[in-house]
Amino acid sequence: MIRSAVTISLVNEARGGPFVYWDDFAGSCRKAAALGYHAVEIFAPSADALPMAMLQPIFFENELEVAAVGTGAGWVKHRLSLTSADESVRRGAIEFIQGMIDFGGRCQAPAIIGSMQGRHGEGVTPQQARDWLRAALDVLGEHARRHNVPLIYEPLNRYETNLVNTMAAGVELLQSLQTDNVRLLADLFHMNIEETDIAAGILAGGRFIGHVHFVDSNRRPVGNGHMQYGSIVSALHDIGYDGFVSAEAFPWPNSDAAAAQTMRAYQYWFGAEG
Ligand code: LER
Ligand code: MN
Repeated sequence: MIRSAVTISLVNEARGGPFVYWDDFAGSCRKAAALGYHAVEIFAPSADALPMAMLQPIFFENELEVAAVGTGAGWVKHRLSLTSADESVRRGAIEFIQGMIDFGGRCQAPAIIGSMQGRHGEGVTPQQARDWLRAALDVLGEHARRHNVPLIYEPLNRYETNLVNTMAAGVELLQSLQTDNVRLLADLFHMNIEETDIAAGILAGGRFIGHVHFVDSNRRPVGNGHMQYGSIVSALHDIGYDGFVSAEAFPWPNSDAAAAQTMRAYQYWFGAEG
């Protein structure tokens, strides 16, 4: 069954970014549960920002799971990157992500590598960046395995990375790794920019797809842009996808309306199977 999730950001430096709920973690979880979400996706400033003793009662009371945890705070707060020319920055990026994998692992949730992948340029060749990225994914994928969760790698659009922009390129990267514990994140916003055909991109990702960011063409909640969901939903069924579709969208026109709109869209597209 494809399940629903909604993002909560606690990262001040990411303000203006595509996260539905902000700041109030317990209140956001209560609202998500009241709308019928199965899970939350957490964008936290650090691995120790949300102690488990505080989280567990919130998840228990609201019958919520954690769909995934983001690692992008390592970039927006500390300018860490897995492909920086500076070795200490690369090492810091790996340590930051390991901490987030451990945090997510305690909630049985995978960590996502998005903006932490960085880019080539400024003295780093495409080949060098790719080698550093592959080495990092091998280490981090195996680190995630200790928690029995995969590591999620997200191809981004060309304005955010020049490393991997499509599902097909993501599959090629994953097939070049030693670890088999990394999955792709199909973010419909990035795919709308980069794929020739979004449904075909999902088919190309196939069994490698482990998480979906469920959002419209303009990064507003599903239903507020020009994305055609029929073929996308069919493609997700065709590949046997049974993970989360997670609302990583702008809080447009506000958080509550964005969460409610995404839930209506989730029920329309996926509800009958639940
Ligand atoms: C994160 O999931 C994402 O989609 C990126 O655009 C953040 O930089
Ligand atoms: Mn995303």
